[in-house]
Amino acid sequence: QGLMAGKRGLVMGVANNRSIAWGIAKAAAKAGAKLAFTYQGDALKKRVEPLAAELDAHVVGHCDVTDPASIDAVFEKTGELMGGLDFVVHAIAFSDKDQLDGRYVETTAENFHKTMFISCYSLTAVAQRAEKLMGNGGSILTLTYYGAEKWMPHYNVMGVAKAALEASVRYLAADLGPGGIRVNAISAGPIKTLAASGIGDFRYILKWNEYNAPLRRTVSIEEVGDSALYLLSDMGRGVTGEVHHVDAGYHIVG
Ligand code: 0WD
Repeated sequence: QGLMAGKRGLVMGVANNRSIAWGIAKAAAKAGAKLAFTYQGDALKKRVEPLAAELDAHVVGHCDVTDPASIDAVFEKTGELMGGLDFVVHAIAFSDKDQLDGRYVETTAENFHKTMFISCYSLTAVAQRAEKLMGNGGSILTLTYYGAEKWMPHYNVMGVAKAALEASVRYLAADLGPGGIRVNAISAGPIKTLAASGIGDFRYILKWNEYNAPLRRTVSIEEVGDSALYLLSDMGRGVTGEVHHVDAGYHIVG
C-alpha cells in the first residue's frame, strides 16, 4: 500500500515531460494515487494524453484559467469520473515573455493584469471548485519561486504575482481549514522547463544556483515531486498555509 493509495488528484499545468507538474504526477502515481489531468489547448493535448496514459490516468479536458466555463467543465468531469477529490496540483503561470527581461518598471497594465490573473487568481478560482469536491478534506498545492521574496533578475512582474500567490495560499488556508482542506506551496529552485525558457538569461540563474546553493546543484522535477508527496499525503496532515522550499537550500543564501 503506497503513501497515496486511495487518493484522487487533479493535476493542472502539465505542458510536457519536463513540467514540474509531471514530476509531481509521477511521484503521486507511483505512491498509489489515481490521477486526472487537464491540458491547455490542442497543442498540449497531444503531449498530455500519452503522459496520462503512462500513469493510467484520466484526461478531463481543456482548461484555460482565463475561461471560467472551462474550469467548471474540468471539475465537473473530475467529479463524475472520480466521485470526489483528495488533492489538486496547481502548476500554472504566465506572463508576456518580453516583460520577463529588462526592468520591472516597464510592466504594462495589460500584462500586469494578465500575469496576476493567470498566475495568482487562478489558484483561488481552482480552490472554489475544488472545495466542492473535497467533502472529506483535501490538499491543494501550488508552485512558487524565490522571486516572490527577493528581487531576482528578469523575474519582474512574475515575482510580484508570486508574492500575491503566496499570500493567497495563507488566506485560502484560513478559509478552507475548517473543512479539513489544506493549502500549501512549494517554492522550487530554477528548473529548465517551457515556462522557464521565457525568463531572460535563465542559464545564468541555473549556474548561479549551482555555485551558491548549499547542495551546490539545482533540483530536478523528481525531487520536487517527492517533496510534494509530504504535502499531498497524510504525512503532511498538520501542515497548511506553508511555503516549503525545494531549492537545494538556495533560499538561506541568496
Ligand atoms: O524554474 C522553474 N521552472 C520554476 C517554476 C521555479 C519555481 C516555480 N515554478 C512554477 C511556475 O511559475 C509555474 O507556476 O511552477 C509552475 C509550473 O511551471 P513549469 O513546470 O516550470 O512550466 P511548464 O512546463 O511550462 O508549465 C506551465 C504551464 C503552461 O505551460 P506553457 O509553457 O505552455 O505556458 O502552465 C499552464 C500551461 O500548461 N498555463 C495555463 N493553464 C491554464 N490556463 C495557462 C492558462 N491560461 N497559462 C499557462
